[in-house]
Amino acid sequence: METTGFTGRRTTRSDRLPPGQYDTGSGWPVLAAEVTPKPDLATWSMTVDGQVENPVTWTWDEIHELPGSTYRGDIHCVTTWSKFDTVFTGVSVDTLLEAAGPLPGAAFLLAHSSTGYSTNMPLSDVVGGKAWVVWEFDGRPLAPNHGGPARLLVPHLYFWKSAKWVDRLELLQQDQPGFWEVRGYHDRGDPWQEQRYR
Ligand SMILES: Nc1nc2c(c(=O)[nH]1)N[C@H]1C(S)=C(S)[C@@H](COP(=O)(O)O)O[C@H]1N2
Ligand SMILES: [Mo]
Repeated sequence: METTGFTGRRTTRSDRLPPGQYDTGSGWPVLAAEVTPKPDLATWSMTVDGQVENPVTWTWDEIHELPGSTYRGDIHCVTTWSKFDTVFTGVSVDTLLEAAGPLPGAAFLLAHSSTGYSTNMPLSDVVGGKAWVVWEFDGRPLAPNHGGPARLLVPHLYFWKSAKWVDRLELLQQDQPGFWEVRGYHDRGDPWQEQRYR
């Protein structure tokens, strides 16, 4: 299945720029609180657990056997850069959640990175074709400094929600703030509402 970000496409480039953002063009700034970890596909894994019927862990090979999904569209960082027309490929978070079976009480997601980074969001922000775990950018393996082997992609929220080096999606009954959220970033982070800081 292929999912595109074109459905809500605005007519001009400036209409696609959320308030307070600028177009970074072909550039792509690198931002991280941690040192880039060395990729190791042999030990890489992705887990969905917490409030689920059946916690699941995929190896690198196993996750590639799932139906793939592509996002085409824009991304927006809270530090005010936006990047238009990105193409990321991986798997829809819907596919991962389906395999684990969220329990009725599951209402929030805490995404964890292998480095200790984390970020939280309502489960409603990652279901219905709005979020991905991605390992390709523009048809090439995602670079380690941009989160490779794989990162979360939640493009309708500020980019700090898109955890690089993601290895675990933990479903929770109650909201639990992540790395930047405990340091004053907004709990939800909608760029169109300029939800930058709390
Ligand atoms: N593990 C991890 N993921 C992270 C971050 C981080 O510091 N660590 N920073 C976030 C922020 S604030 C942004 S803007 C984007 C930056 O992604 P990029 O370096 O690919 O542009 O990653 C997000 N994901
Ligand atoms: Mo950011």
